[in-house]
Amino acid sequence: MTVPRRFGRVEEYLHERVARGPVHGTLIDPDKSPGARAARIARGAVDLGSDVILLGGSTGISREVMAAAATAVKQAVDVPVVIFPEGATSLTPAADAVLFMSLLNSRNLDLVIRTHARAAPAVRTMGLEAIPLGYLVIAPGMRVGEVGQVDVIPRDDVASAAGFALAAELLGMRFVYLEAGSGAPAPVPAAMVAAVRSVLSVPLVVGGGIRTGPEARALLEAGAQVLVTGTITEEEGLGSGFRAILEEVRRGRGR
Ligand code: 1GP
Repeated sequence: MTVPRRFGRVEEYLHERVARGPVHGTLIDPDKSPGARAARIARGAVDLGSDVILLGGSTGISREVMAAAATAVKQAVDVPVVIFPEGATSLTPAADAVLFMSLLNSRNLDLVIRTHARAAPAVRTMGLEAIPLGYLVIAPGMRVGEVGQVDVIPRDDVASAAGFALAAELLGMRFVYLEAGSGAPAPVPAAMVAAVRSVLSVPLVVGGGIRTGPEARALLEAGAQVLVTGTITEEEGLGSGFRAILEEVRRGRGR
């Protein structure tokens, strides 16, 4: 009898990396950075120690644009290329995996489960690895808070965040993502990260508003295991802010 693999290839890779220390994901919006530009950002980010390239944005990205970016990025780097979806229309087998994420504090059931039910057959047909993830939007939430019709969790309501996160884990989700919103003026508070971390055994992903080395360090010290940044490379490229964040990630790995 063949024992099935516990996780898909990309998820296995992420768990292995998390076990070794902090992980960094570079989020690239293929609408702002199509094809070759996405590939250039990805190559530079991976050279600095980023572990995974996420492709997505909060406004409709067509399957063609997503496929072109995924293909270009895959040619440029040898880390996984994962779709960070905002709907089913941007799914493409050109990527390695998709964050199969439920927006747990949305008022819109489409974003909690209905869109997933509609997209699941296509995900299976495409052979796209689905990584189950509970996604929680924390104030201010920015655009994803609005378009996601989210009851944002207040920044001081750590008990609520911990409750949602633990519920996600108990429901079988294998990652939890605390999101302050892309371009947020400040990241998720470290105290909230620490409170969520203390109840979780699955990896904790934190993103939104991370722009400096000290911010990255505070989140990692609080227990974040995966940091995701997007805006900083869209706005400043691979400049000093991004380098400082990656330096903190590498420091956490002990190299
Ligand atoms: C957004 O968490 C990510 O979903 C990244 O946020 O663009 O603020 O880095 P930023």
